[in-house]
Amino acid sequence: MPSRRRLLLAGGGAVLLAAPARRRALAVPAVVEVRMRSDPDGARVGFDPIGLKVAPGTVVRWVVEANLHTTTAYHPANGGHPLRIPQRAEPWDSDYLVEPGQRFEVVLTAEGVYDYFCTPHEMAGMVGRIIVGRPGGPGTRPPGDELPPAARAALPSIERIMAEGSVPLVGLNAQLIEYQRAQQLAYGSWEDN
Ligand SMILES: [Cu+2]
Repeated sequence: MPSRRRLLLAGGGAVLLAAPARRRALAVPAVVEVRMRSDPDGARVGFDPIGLKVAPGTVVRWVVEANLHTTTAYHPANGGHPLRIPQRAEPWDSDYLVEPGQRFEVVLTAEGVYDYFCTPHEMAGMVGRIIVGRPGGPGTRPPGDELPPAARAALPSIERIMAEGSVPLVGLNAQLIEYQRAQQLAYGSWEDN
């Protein structure tokens, strides 16, 4: 059972064996949700909250509210984008999420700043920033020309995220309420690819 042995060793075997239920319960990872939002026209889109501070080991779950989106780490593996997540972190790319309620999760363990974007909406400034533990890594550098101007403008500052913990998306709420009232959650006519 090599996998079980590795697990025990990784966790410090004696501790895991000696303190079963309670310790396991405490180790259940926290989950935070980021909604992927859009107004009915697709003219205003965004991750909400756009800025988040989480503890190492947190599960981040993106959920589609309207329109179609991706959550994609700023990383050279993702279409040659600049590296703006910690060097030790694994890049992620959800691919297209197209149905309301569709979700994608990652577990973020390495401390530092994680910047990410939505593939079809990066030019429109649909980006987000998550700080795991303490800020560090390439995401702490001010973004330059390698990011579209709207993306640069949208990223909340590290200072604000550290101070507020969660930075909400602004500018969509009133339209979204109207949108949801009209029961138009399925959004199949995005044409700007
Ligand atoms: Cu999007």
